[in-house]
Amino acid sequence: MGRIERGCAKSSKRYVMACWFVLHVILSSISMVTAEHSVCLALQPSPALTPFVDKLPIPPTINVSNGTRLVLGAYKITQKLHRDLPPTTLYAYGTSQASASFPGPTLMAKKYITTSVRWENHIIDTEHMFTVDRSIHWADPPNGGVPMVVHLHGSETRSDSDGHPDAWFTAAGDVGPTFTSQNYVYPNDQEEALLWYHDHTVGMTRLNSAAGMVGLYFIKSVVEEALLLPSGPFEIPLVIQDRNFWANGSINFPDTGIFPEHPNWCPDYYGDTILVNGKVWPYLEVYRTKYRFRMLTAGNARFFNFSLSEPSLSFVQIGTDGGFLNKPLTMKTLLMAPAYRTDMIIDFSSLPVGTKVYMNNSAPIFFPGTPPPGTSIDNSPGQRQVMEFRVVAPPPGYNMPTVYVPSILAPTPDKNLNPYTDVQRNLTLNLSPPGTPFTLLLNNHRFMDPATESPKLYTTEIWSITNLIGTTHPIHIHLINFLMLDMQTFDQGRLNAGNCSLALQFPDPLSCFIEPPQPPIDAQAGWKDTIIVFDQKVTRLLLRWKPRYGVFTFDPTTEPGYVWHCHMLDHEDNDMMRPLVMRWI
Ligand SMILES: *[C@@H]1O[C@H](CO)[C@@H](O)[C@H](O)[C@H]1NC(C)=O
Ligand SMILES: *[C@@H]1O[C@H](CO)[C@@H](O)[C@H](O)[C@H]1NC(C)=O
Ligand SMILES: *[C@@H]1O[C@H](CO)[C@@H](O)[C@H](O)[C@H]1NC(C)=O
Ligand SMILES: *[C@@H]1O[C@H](CO)[C@@H](O)[C@H](O)[C@H]1NC(C)=O
Ligand SMILES: *[C@@H]1O[C@H](CO)[C@@H](O)[C@H](O)[C@H]1NC(C)=O
Ligand SMILES: *[C@@H]1O[C@H](CO)[C@@H](O)[C@H](O)[C@H]1NC(C)=O
Ligand SMILES: *[C@@H]1O[C@H](CO)[C@@H](O)[C@H](O)[C@H]1NC(C)=O
Ligand SMILES: [Cu+2]
Repeated sequence: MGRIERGCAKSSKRYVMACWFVLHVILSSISMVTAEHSVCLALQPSPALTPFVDKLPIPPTINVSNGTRLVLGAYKITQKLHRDLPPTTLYAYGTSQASASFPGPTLMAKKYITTSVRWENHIIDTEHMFTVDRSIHWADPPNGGVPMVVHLHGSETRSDSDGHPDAWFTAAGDVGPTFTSQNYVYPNDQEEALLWYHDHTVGMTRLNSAAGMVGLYFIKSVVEEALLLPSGPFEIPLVIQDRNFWANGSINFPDTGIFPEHPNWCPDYYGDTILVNGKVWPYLEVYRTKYRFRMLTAGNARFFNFSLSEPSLSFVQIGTDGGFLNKPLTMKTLLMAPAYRTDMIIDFSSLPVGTKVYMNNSAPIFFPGTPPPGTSIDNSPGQRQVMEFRVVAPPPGYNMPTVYVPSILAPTPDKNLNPYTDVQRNLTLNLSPPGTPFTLLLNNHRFMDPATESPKLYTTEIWSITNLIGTTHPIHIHLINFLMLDMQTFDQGRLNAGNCSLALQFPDPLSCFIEPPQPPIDAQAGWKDTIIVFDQKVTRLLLRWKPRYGVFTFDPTTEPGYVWHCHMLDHEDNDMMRPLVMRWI
């Protein structure tokens, strides 16, 4: 009881009920969980797997900077994800059935050189490998099959190349209502950064992503080259995800939900193993020098709080979702939410050959709260370990690069407000009203409700996002990068009782705020496209509806428009997503 209160009671009554329901299902299903059914939040543990026995794979790369059109498809493949695990069936991207991989090929693009990709769907399964929930709003192709549509996360592109959730298509030729073309264009007229591509199909993103539909996309530039950061074998991508497995190697994804009205939808998918670049708990051999890690956390719902087991080492963060920070940030722990990217240096030069360093994770599931008791992976140690670094000697005569991390990397982001064009939007994260099917909502609206966020191009807006749900959510906005201004804790009990107002500022006794606005924590600094909106806080964002420099080289006001949404994929799939329609005037 005490633990349920900590995990759920802060939130609305309805969420508490949901938590009780979780508990009820877990308790009543303990004897029922068999190989046949996989119950949400009560998954059978994965088979025992020895950590750190597989070498960290590096996904294949494709150089797209010569501007030729690339054809990339989604295929059904099998791949070994751990030495002791039979091959896993996946849906994965590649240029052919034989070369498709999980993660998909890393695309290397160059700033100002357009990338053209034709996306194809070669998944001919009549049913998805995971159980589709037909009670939520989903693609529902008339001829069955596995719909897909690809979003290049972080890309500034025309909306008909943005992977609109309703622009899906199947191998059989069915298409969604906003589909226009499989040929996508990415202008790359934006700052150098790590982007990533993944599925965005309405009501199925959580399933397609968990099945393997994810890949990296770098925009490189001459500015970046001039910084002389670690490169080549010293610049390493890390795609970090969690999964549960059956003994036969298949991914264990719940088919049984916890809300009667959504029989197959699970509000949060968490796995008890951590994969990096498609291997469970891999190791990486490193020399005694600096490495640049390009990290992406791409689980469905899991937050990570990384640390290094060697106390003398630090993470030196040099970039975020939107590219370089102004200055490097040195930290001992690194918080990353779903879809976060961190550009990060670790310097191994002080460690003797033979040292083993572990990268661990301390974030609990249901971050930052406590999961309902009995949640199967609540205490599983596997989710606390990520990978191992082994310090090894280079071959004789190896010419080790000497690298200095510049103390200034990029201009300081301009947080000045323009008094003439500022538009203030008050938005909430909330649950559907009692008596209606359980959904998570943005500003009390569902995905299919008409657009309410319809910003004018080249203006500045401030979004104050008030989180009333009782849990923390990463919010992603398409088309632009934004900056976080501050966040401020309020007293939800008093607010719900109508005893205070969010319109009054701290320290007014009738204000619901219990502190002055707080500056962003390190994890929220710099240019972002996804931001953690903590429970019981108002998070304020500064959005300029324009590229960081200059003007858009395409028209962002054309159909079908963009979206903004929660990046916990299970939430996004159940209506925690809204249209974002740009306008000229
Ligand atoms: C693997 O095992 C699970 C659980 O028993 C089962 O549902 C699934 O169909 C199996 N997959 C394959 C490919 O045999
Ligand atoms: C462009 O790059 C692709 C992928 O590396 C390659 O297949 C193609 O031949 C190249 N085209 C030209 C004109 O260099
Ligand atoms: C990628 O292709 C471009 C154009 O063909 C070439 O200039 C560049 O060197 C290539 N980059 C790599 C890393 O191979
Ligand atoms: C991350 O972990 C560190 C050390 O365990 C802890 O001090 C810090 O509060 C955690 N960060 C968050 C955001 O939970
Ligand atoms: C980090 O992970 C390693 C390997 O699993 C483990 O031995 C170590 O105890 C962990 N450290 C912490 C602080 O959790
Ligand atoms: C709200 O105010 C009423 C009347 O003063 C008081 O009885 C109640 O305890 C307050 N509730 C909260 C949650 O502050
Ligand atoms: C947004 O909320 C604040 C605080 O409640 C209020 O002062 C402001 O007028 C609101 N703005 C809009 C546009 O609703
Ligand atoms: Cu969410």
